[in-house]
Amino acid sequence: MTDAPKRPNADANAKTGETPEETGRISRRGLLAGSAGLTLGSLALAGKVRADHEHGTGAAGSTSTPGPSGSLSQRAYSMPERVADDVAHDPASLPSPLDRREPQTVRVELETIEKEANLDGRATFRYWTFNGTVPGPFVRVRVGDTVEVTLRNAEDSWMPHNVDFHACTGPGGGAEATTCFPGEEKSFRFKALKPGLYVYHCAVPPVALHIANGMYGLILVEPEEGLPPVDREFYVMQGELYTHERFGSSGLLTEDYDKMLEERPEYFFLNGHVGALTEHFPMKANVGETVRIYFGVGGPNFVSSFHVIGEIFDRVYVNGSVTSPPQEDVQTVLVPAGGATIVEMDLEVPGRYVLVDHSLSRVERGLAGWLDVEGEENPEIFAELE
Ligand SMILES: [Cu+2]
Repeated sequence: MTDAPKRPNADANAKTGETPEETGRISRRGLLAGSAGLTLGSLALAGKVRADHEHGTGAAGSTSTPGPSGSLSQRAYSMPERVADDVAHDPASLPSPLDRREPQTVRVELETIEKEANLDGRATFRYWTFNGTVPGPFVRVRVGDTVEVTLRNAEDSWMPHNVDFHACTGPGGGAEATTCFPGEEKSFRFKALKPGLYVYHCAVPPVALHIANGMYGLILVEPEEGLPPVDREFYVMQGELYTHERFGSSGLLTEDYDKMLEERPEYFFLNGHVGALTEHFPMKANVGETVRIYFGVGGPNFVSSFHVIGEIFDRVYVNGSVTSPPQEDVQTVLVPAGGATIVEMDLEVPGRYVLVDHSLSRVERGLAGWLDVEGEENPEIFAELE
């Protein structure tokens, strides 16, 4: 793993999570029209979707029945103006593979931050986050490491928070040890006994609400020899959100506890909000490269039938287990709520590949991501015929 290629955007670390550029870049960008409409359509259709949208007249939230020229999803992605802070996590922002062969003590600093941020192009939501992003920072340790976790709950929080690491063996995964009221700070440590990709999340009751509002992330416990080198790694998590207002509404939306109990979310998305992995942070790679996606489901309730349109997973570390041999040649992988998987794709053909949950109604509620692959056409593998 010492010769693992350096990834251009692999600049975050587990302690701070984000880069200054991330916030600056995203703040200058608004969601454009027709994200979900574009994702599944052909490129030729894209212009039409946008044009239809821009001439659309329907008010968001007024109906849940998409019309022929102005579907709810198009309307929901319509407003280009940025109206608040942003929680989207850049999928290319994660720590590089570890190059050490000895265990050590790793400090992980988490701050729980509640903030109003973009939910899509026209609505905002008061998210609860780890370190200001959804998902929280990607934590990367090695098997045998001692992980010292410090959790601080920001002064201006309204709620208590904590963290439960699924990679931890011990009561609550650390939840009781880290429960902090606003302004408090607590620490615990655990030994990373088992390699694999694990979810962490807030576990303050009602746990489902804390997770839905954004409090989840992934921790990778690398095996002793690390994972095989790849050209690029990405960090993607799926979540759903329960708002009182219907999908596509405008303004500051409010959480809906009853809908959460009934498991009737209004929104599904990747990395924090609608459009986060399409307009804001499309993943980029080149023909000839191998990419790896660390994919987790925060949920809290819905499993994901994770699929990349136009690609086949060459290798899948099922359930995030890196001590079992990966499955090969898989179309769709089922990822449980509170679970994770690692997929790898060798890229042979240029174009736009769309990450989805193949429960495809969720695309219409905001869930999609783009993997844009550049390079030489490869007509032996794929070609349009006259
Ligand atoms: Cu919480």
